[in-house]
Amino acid sequence: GRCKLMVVGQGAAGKTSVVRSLLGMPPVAEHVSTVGVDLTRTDAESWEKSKDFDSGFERQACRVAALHLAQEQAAAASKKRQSLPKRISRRVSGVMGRRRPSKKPAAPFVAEKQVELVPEAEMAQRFKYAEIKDMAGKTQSGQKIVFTIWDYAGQEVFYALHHIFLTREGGVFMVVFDMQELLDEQDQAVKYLSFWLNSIKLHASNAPIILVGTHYDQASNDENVVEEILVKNLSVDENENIVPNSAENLSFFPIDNMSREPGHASELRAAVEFSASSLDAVSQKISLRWLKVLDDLLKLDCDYVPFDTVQELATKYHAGDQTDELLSFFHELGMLVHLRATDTLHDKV
Ligand SMILES: Nc1nc2c(ncn2[C@@H]2O[C@H](COP(=O)(O)OP(=O)(O)OP(=O)(O)O)[C@@H](O)[C@H]2O)c(=O)[nH]1
Ligand SMILES: [Mg+2]
Repeated sequence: GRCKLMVVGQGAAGKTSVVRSLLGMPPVAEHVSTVGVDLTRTDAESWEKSKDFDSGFERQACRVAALHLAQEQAAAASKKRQSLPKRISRRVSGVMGRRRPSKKPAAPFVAEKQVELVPEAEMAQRFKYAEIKDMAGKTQSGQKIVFTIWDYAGQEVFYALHHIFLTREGGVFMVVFDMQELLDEQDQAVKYLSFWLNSIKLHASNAPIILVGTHYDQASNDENVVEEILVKNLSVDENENIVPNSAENLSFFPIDNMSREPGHASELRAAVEFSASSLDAVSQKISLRWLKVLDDLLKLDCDYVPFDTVQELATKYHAGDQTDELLSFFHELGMLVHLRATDTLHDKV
């Protein structure tokens, strides 16, 4: 599963420091204002900053491919298989030929597409269907959720950045405030929090929200006063999207970002993981439907089927509005071929 973690809040509230705490990085005492947004990739298993900002799928794909490669080499298969590029190009020209029986040669187009298809085809060769299924189960089960952390600048720029909320990937919001600031400048701090909570409600009404109170080192005895302010002014206790801190019976997670204790962010990490996996359950349902469609398609045992057949199957599994999406997903995996350069191609799967 993949998840966006959006970190927002007032300037200098400690957003970047919270991200550092989550990632187990040492605290930074001086304030370096974030410009625009900082992106970091991590996962719920290691909570380490990924060095290579690649897509989670690519990493999985490479791993599975490497395993297969090793297996194949060990087996030292003597049977020479027909090369996939050839098979694919034949399949493409078959599709073209059937649809356009004229002598009009499809050769230049096929050649062009063939080049594009080779890496995917090679990948398909390495993948086994069961493994894809297994892989989907693993990544979607919450065992390993990959996060892209969006650490935003705290300044007014945000007012123009509402589109950040509109995310098709599941997103979890972290609304960060400075506990000490909330106590000292209550009106101002409440105004900021209210702005963020309302914006999230408006644009991502179902997204989980984790409230984080920084500077716990300076306000270590005041968590109940802070809680009272939040309840009284923002009705946080009635907001179903706010992830409760059940262990401490609070609506927010206090944190001391200056702490060098290794486990000081563990409760916050658990809250992020928990909210991400609840989102993940939703995406899992979707992908199971897609797998059903693929199952049925493969059972048909045809070289190709018209697009409408896939559409019917998708509708049967209540994914009729996702037909194009699921086709391009499985095409990318190399499970089937679906080109969409022309209407004719689009009609054949
Ligand atoms: N004592 C203490 N200082 C903190 C804590 N969290 C953050 N700070 C300090 O507060 C200042 C601002 O922290 P940042 O994490 O950079 O704040 P930010 O919200 O990312 O700021 P912008 O990117 O400018 O919006 C820095 O000097 C941090 O060292 C905390 O829990 N305790
Ligand atoms: Mg910052």
